[in-house]
Amino acid sequence: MTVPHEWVPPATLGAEQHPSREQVLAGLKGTDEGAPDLVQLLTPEGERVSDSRFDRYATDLDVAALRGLYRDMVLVRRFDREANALQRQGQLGIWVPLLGQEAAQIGAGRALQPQDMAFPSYREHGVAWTRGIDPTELLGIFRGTDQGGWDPKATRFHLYTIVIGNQCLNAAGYAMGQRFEGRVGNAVGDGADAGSVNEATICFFGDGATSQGDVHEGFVWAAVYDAPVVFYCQNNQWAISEPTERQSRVPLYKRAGGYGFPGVRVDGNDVLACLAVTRWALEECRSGNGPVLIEAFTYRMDAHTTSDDPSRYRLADELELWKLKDPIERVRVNLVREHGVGQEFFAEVQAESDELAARFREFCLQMPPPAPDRMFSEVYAGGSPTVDAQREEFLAYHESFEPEGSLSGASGEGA
Ligand SMILES: Cc1ncc(C[n+]2csc(CCOP(=O)(O)OP(=O)(O)O)c2C)c(N)n1
Ligand SMILES: [Mg+2]
Repeated sequence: MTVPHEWVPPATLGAEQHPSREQVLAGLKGTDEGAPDLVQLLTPEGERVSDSRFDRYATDLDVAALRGLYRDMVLVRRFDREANALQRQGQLGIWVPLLGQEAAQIGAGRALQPQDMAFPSYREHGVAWTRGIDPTELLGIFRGTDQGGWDPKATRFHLYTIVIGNQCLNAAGYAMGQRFEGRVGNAVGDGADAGSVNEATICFFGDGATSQGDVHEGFVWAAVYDAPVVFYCQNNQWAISEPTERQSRVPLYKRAGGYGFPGVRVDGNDVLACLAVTRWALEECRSGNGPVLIEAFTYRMDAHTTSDDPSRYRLADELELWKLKDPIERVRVNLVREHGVGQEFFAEVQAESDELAARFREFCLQMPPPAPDRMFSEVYAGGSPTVDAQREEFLAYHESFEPEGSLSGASGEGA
């Protein structure tokens, strides 16, 4: 058999183009303290360090602001743990823990202005908190009583998106709209402060989502339309049981270069750095320089959801290592060592978190089950003959049962 064209092997590529497995892994996880590509303002030991590029986005973060960020993180962790426990007790169908990602979410959320729009995935309970959504409003989806209990327009926080990466398309489209309608980069001339008037969008997604076509398409559209959207990837290093090295050969923040917009990697367990970098990114978007990609490098400290068992696919020593980088602990240490904050403050926050947990729990336990036909009522805004017929059939089926208790005289006896 003849070979039509002689195959010529490509010229040997340099190590940059053909990295070894070790080099790929080092790049994906090159986040040890002091790594050149990791933005950090607070070390795991609680020491405030300087970053020549991003310090100016944190100059107003005094001790009062730091206390606020600490309080935010403690409270969201507390209701996250309470929800996890409620699922274990059968009160929620499922819960998606945020444990370990408090700094990544509170930092980004507190960088937003009221007029900005946020598109979450399903783990963004901390961002919801910063948009003024009461934690009890998150419970409906996880108890199966509604599809999201908050008003996305009023809160500027879209409903949770379970379809991985889909919100990147929604966010790119929304940000394109902001641009078409002139709500970006045009309000400075008349004396208005661009930061308080111009709009930006932020989109939250995970490391695993970056393998989805929707994310790629969102990046392409946002890039070519200079859409004011911050793509905020919380790289918690796992997509259920798939580690990042099974998803990428390059660090995720570097992917932005291929689309023609900047990408920055920030220590996702450092709330100050996440806040400063997100402020910068939003400012870029507001002034017409979007989009921007942020990779917040963090770690999923708990299971993917309450239906998952991470001991099946990852080693406990990884978890132990990340406990030392805890996002809340480093702020506590900084408050004590560098600002002399006393025990009283921490006791107050603890008491407040206990109250929140109790209120959250009480609310969950008294949530009434929805009417059986609830699942049909919000499919179409204006109804649909097919869905209406299905609803009637379903209700008739329900009504065919005897009322509870009347079927068996033995009910409650013996067994
Ligand atoms: C389009 C689609 N494919 C698959 C799934 C199933 N799924 C749910 S979560 C998940 C992993 C997502 O990982 P990542 O993007 O890293 O986010 P994380 O859960 O770690 O926050 C997958 C594959 C889904 N929900 N949607
Ligand atoms: Mg992940």
